[in-house]
This record gives sequence, C-alpha cells and structure tokens, in this order.
Amino acid sequence: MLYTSRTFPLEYPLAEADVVLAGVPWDSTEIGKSVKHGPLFIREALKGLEGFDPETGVHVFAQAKPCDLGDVEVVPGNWGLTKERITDTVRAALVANPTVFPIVLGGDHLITLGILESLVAAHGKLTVVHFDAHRDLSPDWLGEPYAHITWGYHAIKSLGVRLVQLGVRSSTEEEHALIRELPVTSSLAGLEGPVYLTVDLDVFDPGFAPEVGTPEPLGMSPPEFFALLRQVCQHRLVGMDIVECAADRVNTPTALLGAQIIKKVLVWRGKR
Ligand SMILES: [Mn+2]
Repeated sequence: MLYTSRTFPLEYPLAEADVVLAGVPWDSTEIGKSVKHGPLFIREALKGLEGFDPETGVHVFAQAKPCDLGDVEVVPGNWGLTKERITDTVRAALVANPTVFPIVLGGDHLITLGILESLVAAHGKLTVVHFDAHRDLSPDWLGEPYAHITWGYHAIKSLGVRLVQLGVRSSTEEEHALIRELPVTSSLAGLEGPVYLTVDLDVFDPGFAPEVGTPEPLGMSPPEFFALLRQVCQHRLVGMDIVECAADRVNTPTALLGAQIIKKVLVWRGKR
C-alpha cells in the first residue's frame, strides 16, 4: 500500500490518460499581483475536492483518467523561449496521445497564445470561448506586442481563431473600436466546435475571487458563471486553461473556484 497523495487520487501514464494537466508558472507580463503560484495552489485545491459528483453519480477524477505532467519550466522574462516550451509541451502530449484533453494552469493570460499554437496545428480553426473581465485585444502593451492583455489580438491575427468573449466589463477605447473589425462575439448562440476554453479568473466578481492579477468590480457570481460553463461543455472541447490565479496560500477562494471549474468541466464534458 502506498499512502501517498497526488493532484488526483488516481493518475495514469500519459499514453493511457484521457485528461492531461500541466502548469505554466509564467507571470513576466503581469502588472498586478504575481500569478506565478497559480498552478501550485489550484493543484492543492484539487487535492481537497471530493471526486464524486452527486448530480451525475460519477466519480469524476477516476472516470477522467487524469495525468498530471507537472509544470512547464518557464524562462523568466523571455516570452519567445517560454512560448516554444509551452507549444512544444502541448504538441508532445498530443503526439503521445492524440485524443488527450489538455488542461493548463497559469500563469498570466499570455500563456494561452502558446497553447493555442499547438491546438490550432492539431485541430485547424478553433473558436475560443473566453471568460474574462477584459477584452485582451490590445495590439501591444507599452510597445511590447506579447503581454497578458494582447494575447487575444495575436491569437486572432496569427492563428485565425474566433473569440466568444463572456463577462467583459473593461475595455480600452481602441479595443472597443476593434471588436467591430475582428471576429469577436459575446454570445454562445451559434457556437460550433472545435472549441477551446480559456478562463481568466477575474471574470468573477472580486468578492468571489479576490486573488487575481487585475481585479475588476461588477463581475459574475459563481452560479452565473457555472450555468454558462455548462452550456460551453455541450460543445466539442479540445482543451482549456485557467489563468491569472494570484493565490498566495492554500484554500483561497480563487484557487478553490479554479479547481471547481476543472471538476465541473470533467463532469459535464463527459455527459455531452
Ligand atoms: Mn482579465
């Protein structure tokens, strides 16, 4: 008997897994609180979650056959090298197991650009369902093209994705003008797969999720968010990330919400 604990109660080798988890503790473009330890504290929150889901009668962490790869070793301050490592890691996971469902924990929102590069190569055109308080459509930030508030613009321009933005309540004047030119909508109506899901935890009101990089008042409540998430899970999801978790200790509300999002996606995705 091994009396040990892991992220999930039972883990599988990558080649046999249905779900693969990886962290990316990158926060070199963050302007607020550090989000470097997001993967650490969301994993700790996962350990505390009950795997059985009473609503469906499924022990979701067992059914999902998860594999935790650990964290991508980032190159602090160097996005080019870090992006290569993120893209290579996701690509290698998909080569080892083409049907595996990647879940990536950030880190700041720029990491989504690296993940998407591999997934677009694997699946072709993607629609990205993007929960966020912010548009993230700026072409650059202080002259720097690659930052946590520019990834969406570059994902559209360089990878050809479409964005469905939910929960946005903050935008620059430039971004507000850009949404008329870019393939960006704010409704799940007409959504078609394959779909990638990215959740910036600042989509929640700061009262529910205070530990995020850039909190923004007047956000979603958890019941509002999870009702939308359930709809998203009816579509063919090919991967997801949860970013901007600025937790700095165990069991903060934000990290607990991050873990709950993973559990519910695994429950609802399996039932679609
Ligand atoms: Mn945001």
